[in-house]
Amino acid sequence: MNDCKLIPAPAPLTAKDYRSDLKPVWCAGCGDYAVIAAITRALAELQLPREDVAFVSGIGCSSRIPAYSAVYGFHGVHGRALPLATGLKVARPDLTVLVAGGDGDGFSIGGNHFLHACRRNADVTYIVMDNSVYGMTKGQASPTTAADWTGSVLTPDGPGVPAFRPLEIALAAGASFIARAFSGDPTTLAAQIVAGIRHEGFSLIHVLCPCVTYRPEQQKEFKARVHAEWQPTDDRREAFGRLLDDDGYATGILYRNPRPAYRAPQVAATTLDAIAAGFEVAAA
Ligand SMILES: Cc1ncc(C[n+]2csc(CCOP(=O)(O)OP(=O)(O)O)c2C)c(N)n1
Ligand code: SF4
Repeated sequence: MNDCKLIPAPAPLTAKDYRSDLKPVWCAGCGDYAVIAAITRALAELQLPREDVAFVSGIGCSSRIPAYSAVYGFHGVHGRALPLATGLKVARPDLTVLVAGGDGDGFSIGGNHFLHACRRNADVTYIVMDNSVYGMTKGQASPTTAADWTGSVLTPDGPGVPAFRPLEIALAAGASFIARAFSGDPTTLAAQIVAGIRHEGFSLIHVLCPCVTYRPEQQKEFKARVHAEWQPTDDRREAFGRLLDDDGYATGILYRNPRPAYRAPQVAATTLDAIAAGFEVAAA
């Protein structure tokens, strides 16, 4: 008699399966809650095995996201998430590499890395939670704060300089996938994350994401002003034109272009031996 039993197929992973059991320490109402919900929905839609996903971040409230996800995580140094993620992707091209952080982390201290990540076009998906403020360090102006925002005692007359425009910079620097979403619309955000992960190359997903504590006006402002605008184009000139008209609240996939993603250079297998032999000669 054949007594072998059929092994049932494993149940599909749900969004909950991608959440760790740590309880977020974010303020009640912070937009970051909706972003982690969208990320886990996207991972469930793609059915990515948890051990094949790595989540890298810098420092900030938003950068806590890897701790709340049940995939591999690396909570890195302020502003250094992108080089870390690029190195990881180059060394382990089999992994899906996600990066998360805030506007301060990504565009201020990490600004130089942002430029070069766009230019290099390694296959990582970068989700920036932009609340135009340094949330974790109690409400200082960030690169994306409007020149006339007077909400911080450190800049009582406003920062006085025009806000950084991440999408224009990303397009100019060579990013091959650029999108903007609003945390208040997690369905669209999850769809953009799925598209970003599927895109082979550097994907920027710029999320308008309110800080209810230091920018309490943002929730209403975003709800009133966000408008679905863009369908993806692969025409860079067209994308630049759209950005010249952008009021900062347009959402959608702005630009998607299949430019080859950065891969590790192929190093000849004998190189290390040759180096070692060189040392031996030098020491003799
Ligand atoms: C090298 C270094 N400089 C400064 C800090 C202090 N610091 C921690 S988080 C942060 C800004 C966080 O703002 P943002 O990246 O916009 O994230 P949010 O907290 O708003 O999500 C700063 C300046 C630090 N941790 N390390
Ligand atoms: S300070 Fe702002 S960004 Fe940080 S958890 Fe609170 S609401 Fe969110």
